[in-house]
Amino acid sequence: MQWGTTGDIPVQGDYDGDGKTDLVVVRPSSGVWYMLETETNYGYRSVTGPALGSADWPVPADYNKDGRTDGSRGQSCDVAILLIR
Ligand SMILES: [Ca+2]
Ligand SMILES: [Ca+2]
Repeated sequence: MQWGTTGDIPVQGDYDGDGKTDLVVVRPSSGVWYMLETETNYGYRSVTGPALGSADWPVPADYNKDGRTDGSRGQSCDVAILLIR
């Protein structure tokens, strides 16, 4: 399954913490993360973080070890720490 548009970066991970990989893409120009989460049977959600510059790349990981991939739950600060500079 694939979604998003040209230029979107796939950033798959388990954002809702249910053990299944969620479908997530980030649109660098707007900083919006488009998320389809398994916990809600691929319910749609979007989270707006900081826009990504040309040198930025999202690296999804569980940074705070709570079992959920960060960049989720509307925590824009979590999105921010995903950016590599
Ligand atoms: Ca999940
Ligand atoms: Ca986490």
